[in-house]
Amino acid sequence: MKNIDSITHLRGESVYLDDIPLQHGTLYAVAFDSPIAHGRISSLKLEAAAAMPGVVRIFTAADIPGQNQIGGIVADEELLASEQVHFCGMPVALVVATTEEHARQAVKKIELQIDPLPVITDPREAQAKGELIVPPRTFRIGDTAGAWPECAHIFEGRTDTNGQEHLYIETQGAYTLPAENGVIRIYSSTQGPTAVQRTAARVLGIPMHCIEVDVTRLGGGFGGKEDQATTWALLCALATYHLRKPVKYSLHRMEDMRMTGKRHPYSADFRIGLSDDLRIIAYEATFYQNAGAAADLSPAVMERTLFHCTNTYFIPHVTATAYSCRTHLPPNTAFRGFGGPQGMFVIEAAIAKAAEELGLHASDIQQRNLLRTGDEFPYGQKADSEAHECWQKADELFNIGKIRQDIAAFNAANPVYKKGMAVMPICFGISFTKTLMNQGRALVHVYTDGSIAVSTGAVEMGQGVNTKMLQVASTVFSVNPGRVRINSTNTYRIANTSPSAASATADLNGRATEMACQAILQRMKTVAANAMQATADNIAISDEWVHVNGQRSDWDWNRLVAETYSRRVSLSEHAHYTPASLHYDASKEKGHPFAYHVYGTSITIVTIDCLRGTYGTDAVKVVHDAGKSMNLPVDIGQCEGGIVQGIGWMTMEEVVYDKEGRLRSNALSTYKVPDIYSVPKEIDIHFLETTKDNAAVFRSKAVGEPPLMYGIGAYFALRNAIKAFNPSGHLAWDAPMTPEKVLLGLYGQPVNVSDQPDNIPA
Ligand code: LUZ
Ligand code: MOS
Repeated sequence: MKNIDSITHLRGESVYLDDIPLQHGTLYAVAFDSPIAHGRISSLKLEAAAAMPGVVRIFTAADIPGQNQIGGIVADEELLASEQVHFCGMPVALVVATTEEHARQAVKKIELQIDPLPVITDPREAQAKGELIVPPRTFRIGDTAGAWPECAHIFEGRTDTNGQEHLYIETQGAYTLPAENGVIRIYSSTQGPTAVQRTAARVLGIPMHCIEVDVTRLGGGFGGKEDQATTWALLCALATYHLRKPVKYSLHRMEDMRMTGKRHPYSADFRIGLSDDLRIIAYEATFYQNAGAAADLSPAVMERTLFHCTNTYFIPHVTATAYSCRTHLPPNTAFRGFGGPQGMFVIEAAIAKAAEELGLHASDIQQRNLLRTGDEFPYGQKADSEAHECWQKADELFNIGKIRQDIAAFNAANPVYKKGMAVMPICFGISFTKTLMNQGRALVHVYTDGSIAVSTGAVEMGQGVNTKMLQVASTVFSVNPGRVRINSTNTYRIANTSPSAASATADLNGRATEMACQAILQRMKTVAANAMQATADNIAISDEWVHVNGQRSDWDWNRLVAETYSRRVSLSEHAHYTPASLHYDASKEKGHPFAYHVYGTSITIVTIDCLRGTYGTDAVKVVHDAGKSMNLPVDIGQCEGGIVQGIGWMTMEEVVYDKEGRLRSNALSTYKVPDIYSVPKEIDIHFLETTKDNAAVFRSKAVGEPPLMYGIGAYFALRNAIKAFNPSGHLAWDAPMTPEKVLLGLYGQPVNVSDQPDNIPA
């Protein structure tokens, strides 16, 4: 089935925040944000701005009726800076005017004086100074100290991975409307409607039932709107609260890039020990997470880094410690993979380093250590699948040895172009790591004309979740999909939602939808059974017809609905779903945090131009364990998008802050993302249709985040291509691997390429 949004997307009819028809009298808000990363506010002068044409009012921290606090996990973040600023881009005041242009002009007239305080941008410096968001955590299995003497080979190193701008096509924004009795309706481009509702209640000092949050769809989220859509929604809500007028704020791209957090950069140290026969015996890693100026979701992201620090390998002795380090950057936040990719990069670097030092292929070590059923992760859960399955299937379909031979032959024949390849096996845990967040809810109505409306906690952000919810309802009722409509995500219909995140949205809300539909169906079957002198067990609905003991009756779907209604039997149901057997004990760092794991193996092949340092991805070939896919085109789309986004993170996207904490890569002219010319020439995805451990809806598996981690293979493939040109070149374990770094690797370092023409092959 096609994505149900594809037609309205194509026609430009899909409704995003900016497409909502405006009410008469709508005002426009624009934030004034700090130009300084850290300091004490000595004066804030608003008079000149307030005198500008069209200005209705300017709000500051003093206007907040409830708590000036938006921190979710830790209460450490003000909505509007009161005494100090903690990052460049921190909102200090909000101008509300009759037009957006008037508001933007007035913002320029605000005069802010700040006494600067020291700025930290480096997580290791923050850690050394004791600037931690939460206490460090350590995951342990076995005894690394005791294991080192057993190791035949030990290698150490340092890695760095940079941040990543979410670059959702729709920037952040909100539109708030006053309703009667103090109610405020918030349209927000958010993955977390309840987070917006809860935080609005706290900031405005009113009950949650006074706040209705409604989301039709987002133009992309990628984690950037899991926690950070809240700010704009609350700024608008604050103005609506005071003025009782509709207020809209839709951020410009540069504002969005400057004021919002990104994927967390990490620095890490590793130590890996192997036996003679290449078993990884011991692994130690220390992670320094650059959290930015406030906690946001950083403690949870840090936790997922630890959960994924051994990727898809069984390692008997592991000690992994993570520090969440407070710096003066915008608070970094959720981003597809949520710290997992950062943890996986480090173990892959450790394996690649061992392979380089031992003169082997990394895949020799990778394959030797893949998880087997029953193997224990450092957090106590046991693997219930074979990581070998995807690897072997990939080898069977794509022939890793043959690819390697072809590359060697190409490299021998080509002095200027070099190819490299890397295998990237992945294992990603599915569930929110915070156990209580694993809840989904659905509200299903069957109307008397036989049409069906479904509301769930799931937010459609382009990932196709609404299509999957529609499939669930039409499959359970066995009716034409055209009968089903998926309604907006709304906190008045579905309460206390978890954000659409953690790849778990379709799982949780899909199961809830299935349960709600089943409950209604059961009541309808009872009605039919009573009317037809049968038992409900013998009634089935198939293709819109009621069947009794396998025989088609003369009741079609519409008749069944009408008969049910006329007997005053409910045609509505609200269902709640939570996966069984999840638990985690953070005091021991052991438990069963994930409903299941998603596995996969990718092979990435790249070609570099050794004159220019430029490169392209020839192919990414994947065997991906998606369970029984609910929707192949949607799931392939998720894989392709994830792969390209992962390659972007690993190769070209370079978030640059200067020492003063100012974002230099603050526009799309200076921040490069993959475009159509830089996507792999070939992406070949094969789904491994497993059915064993699929706890999700209709035996499918979550698909949102795991494919991003195939992109990590691009980094290692590029390294291998560089090594083919310059085997002794020194390269830091430092992503992204930009063309500049490729050149440094090709010609030694540091190097001024124009000084070294002799090194360039003819
Ligand atoms: N968000 C969250 C997530 O709050 N908890 C998680 O475990 C998670 N994992 C991935 C993406 N977002
Ligand atoms: Mo997320 S990183 O919002 O699943």
